[in-house]
Amino acid sequence: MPSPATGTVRQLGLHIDGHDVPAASEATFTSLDASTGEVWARVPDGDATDVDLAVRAARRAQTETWGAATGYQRARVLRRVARLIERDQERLATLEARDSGRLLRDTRTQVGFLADWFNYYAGYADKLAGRAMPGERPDMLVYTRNEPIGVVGAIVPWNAPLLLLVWKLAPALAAGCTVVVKPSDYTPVTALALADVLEEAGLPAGAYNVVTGFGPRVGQAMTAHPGIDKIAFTGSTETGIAVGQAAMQNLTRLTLELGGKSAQVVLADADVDNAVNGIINGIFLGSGQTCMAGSRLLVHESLHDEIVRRVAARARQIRLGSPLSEDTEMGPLVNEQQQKQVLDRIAAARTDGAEVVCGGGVPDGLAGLFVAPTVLTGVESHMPIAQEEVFGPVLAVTTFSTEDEAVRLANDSRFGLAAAVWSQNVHRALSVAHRLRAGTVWVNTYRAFSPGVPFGGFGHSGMGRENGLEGILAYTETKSVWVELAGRTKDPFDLG
Ligand code: TXE
Repeated sequence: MPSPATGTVRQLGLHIDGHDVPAASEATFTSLDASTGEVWARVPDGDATDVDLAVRAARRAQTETWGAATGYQRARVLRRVARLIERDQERLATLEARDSGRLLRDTRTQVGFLADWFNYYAGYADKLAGRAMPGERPDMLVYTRNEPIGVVGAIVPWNAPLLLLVWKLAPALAAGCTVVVKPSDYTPVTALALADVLEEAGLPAGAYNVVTGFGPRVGQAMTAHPGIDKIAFTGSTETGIAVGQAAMQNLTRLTLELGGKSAQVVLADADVDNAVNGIINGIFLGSGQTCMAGSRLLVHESLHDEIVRRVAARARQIRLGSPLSEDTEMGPLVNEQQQKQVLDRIAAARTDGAEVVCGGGVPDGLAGLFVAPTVLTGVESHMPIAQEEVFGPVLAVTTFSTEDEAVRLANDSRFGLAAAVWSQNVHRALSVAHRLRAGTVWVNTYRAFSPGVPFGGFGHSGMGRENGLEGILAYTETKSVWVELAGRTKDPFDLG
């Protein structure tokens, strides 16, 4: 929770068991305002001791308060959370924009979504009913219960900090779990700010805890902690694999939402106006720093020149600027390391033979960590620019001549998070959509998502699904209960 600002730098505490506390070691680190590069918050640099305190608090709340509440009681609190988020939308959106560098207008929309997620999962809290089984044995009543998995460790990245946290938090709380959160060290502020809202809504102390700090200390302490029953992780594929390996030591349950290299497949009969806007939205929104970025454009050879010309023309006009300005369409990248990584990948693609149609470097006349919206043509599927997640505003364009070739190219990836098909022929569009190996396929649109629709990846894009019914079941264990009804005493060696 942000305590009153000291000068312009906010001094924040960890949030454990309803209190804002310093790290046990008293160490701190700073968070930068993404648009000015200035230090704007100082937060505790937590370690395994803090994680342990948070897990113990979460366990108490899980067994004694939140986990013991009925689904109806939990639903009421979650609906109040949604209302308070709506009340605090501007405050939370501004904190998120400053900490992450995302556009204020994006973060406003995203904070609006948070309320939708809490309302949606409030609806499940009192309806997680299990089911009764009709059996061959009339003398037995059999039913299942969806019991809370227990204490959840949520590890989240910097690119959409609150939204990706709430994709975990809302279903976990609805299911009766309690949560320990580790936000990214680049964006630690808003997970702490949310604690106020949750507790004002009536969430008991210990149900929501936040330990700020770095991956190798706080993150690893969480994945290795035997008191955490489930890790819900969003981040890079490489870290996700390390998280998974560590979690397996305790058979800790796991969902992983990882990277992507999503293909936008433009068939020869696509509506070009619609496709161009969808391609722009897919790759340049959020400066390309979204897991679902449509970073590969696979376009039919007959439309290649027209689509590339129009995408590049619009890309050159994208208004770059401060995330806090209402006019800005694309903001800076999150940090210097990210900017360097994106520029290095563009340089490597050029060496490999890709051609820069627009962008390709740092734009002139702007202070801040920008990369110009970039379109690269002549990309072949084997090149790293077509295979590796760039996480920046870089579109890699490849042509195809047949639908089979389009499907083969789209599926030629270790990732499988999302894809889009652009075609005015519904039969063709759906036939291609069904052949794509991706957890989400959009037809004639991009980036649609909702609390009710499962989201997650095939292959190296992850494991399990967030959102929808799948999203809440992932925070439960299924228990089957057999009740003998006949009241007879059975022969111990009779299996029937
Ligand atoms: O991600 P990490 P980082 C990609 C993107 C970016 C790169 C690195 O390309 O440039 O990953 O970003 C915590 N055990 N994506 O370093 O490492 C970490 O502190 C447990 C794509 O931010 O995946 C943070 O809270 N936790 C991706 C979270 O894991 C650990 C979104 C994610 O960090 C840990 C983010 C460990 N050993 C980055 N090490 C997407 N596709 O959405 C780190 N963490």
